[in-house]
Amino acid sequence: MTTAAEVLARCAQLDRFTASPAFLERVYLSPEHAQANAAAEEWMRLAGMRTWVDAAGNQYGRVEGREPGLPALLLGSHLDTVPDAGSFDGMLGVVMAIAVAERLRHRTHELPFALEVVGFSDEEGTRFGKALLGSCAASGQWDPAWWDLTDARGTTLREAFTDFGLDPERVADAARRPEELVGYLEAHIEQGPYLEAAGASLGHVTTIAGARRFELTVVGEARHAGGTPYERRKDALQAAAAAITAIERIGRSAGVIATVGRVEVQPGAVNVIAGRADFSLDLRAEADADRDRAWGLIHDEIVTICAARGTTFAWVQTHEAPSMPCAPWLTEAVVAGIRATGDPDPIGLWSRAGHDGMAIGAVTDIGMLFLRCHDGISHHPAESVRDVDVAAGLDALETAVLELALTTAPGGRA
Ligand code: HGY
Ligand code: MN
Ligand code: MN
Repeated sequence: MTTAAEVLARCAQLDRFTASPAFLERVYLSPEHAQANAAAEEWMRLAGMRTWVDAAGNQYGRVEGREPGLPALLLGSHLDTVPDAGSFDGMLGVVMAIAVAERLRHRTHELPFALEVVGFSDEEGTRFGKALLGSCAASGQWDPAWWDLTDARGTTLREAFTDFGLDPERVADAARRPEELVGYLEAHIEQGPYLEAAGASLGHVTTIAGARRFELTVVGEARHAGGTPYERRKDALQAAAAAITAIERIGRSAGVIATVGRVEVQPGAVNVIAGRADFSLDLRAEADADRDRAWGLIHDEIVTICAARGTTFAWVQTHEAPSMPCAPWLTEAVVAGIRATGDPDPIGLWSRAGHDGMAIGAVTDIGMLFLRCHDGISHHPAESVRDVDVAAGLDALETAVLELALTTAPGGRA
């Protein structure tokens, strides 16, 4: 039976597949992505699964249920990472899903559904700016406009596809039809402090927060830092700084989560007033209406700041994903799984982090199991999860699958 220790060891093995030995980074359609797919495929095959990589680079494994060709209960998460990542955001969910398939390999012939595991290929969206590319392909939501997205080196998504050995003209082949799937279950670290604060090992997710991402640009006039009086300045960095402070103030008061993670200033010289500032905005909330209202307030405040400073303001939305509720029938199975680990009153919480369920939820119902992570740290190498929580998570996920087997008619929902 695959143990928590083996799961954690496999996550550590995946750390080897990185763009830099100095820190973990594995982006979409990179050589490291192919290596991580190959490692996951090997573990899927050891679990008795048939394996394939789909037309968008997602890694799949499948084992049949009580008869061949049944719709599948899909377990999984993502194998890509942010720069300087931790070892568990995404990878833990994929490795746990394979471990549960391994645990059930002598019982899958009893299941009223096939069991599939997926390692989605681009949940973070850090290479091309648009997140959920792998799960958008899997849910038939690929937008041809994305082909011209470029990475930091100017490589287009289309070029990266062909370099990876994929055919851009076949990306639609990755789309799963609703009738092929029973539902999607993902185990993931919470990436927040709430389970740890409650002393809980596991929790179930009620809703995944909707997200919008923007590139904001303020343009002023680059001028001599010494000779230009304050009253004649159009300082792009000062305007951006006022905007960034306003973004957090508005986010806090509106009860939404607003983050500026990147700022780039031109020309970026110590003795030159900034002529241009480009900065990111990540905006998310439990309810899309709250998020969108906050964007309106932020936009108007930046317009006012720029008018007062004589700078111009431009913005582009680079990503939008609506909030995605977890289906009650899948959540009931997750709750039953958590209860089976000895927690009589499982905690439900909304996910502040985004997940592939936001995309795959377009073609099948979703459910999520959260595991406590230390101090809520994530998107950072100090990200950590305890083996006792992984052990509980494995038991809960396995129980949830068996619960669903009891309540699901062959070929679909009960
Ligand atoms: O940004 C997120 O919330 C996710 O980790 N991609
Ligand atoms: Mn992440
Ligand atoms: Mn993640």
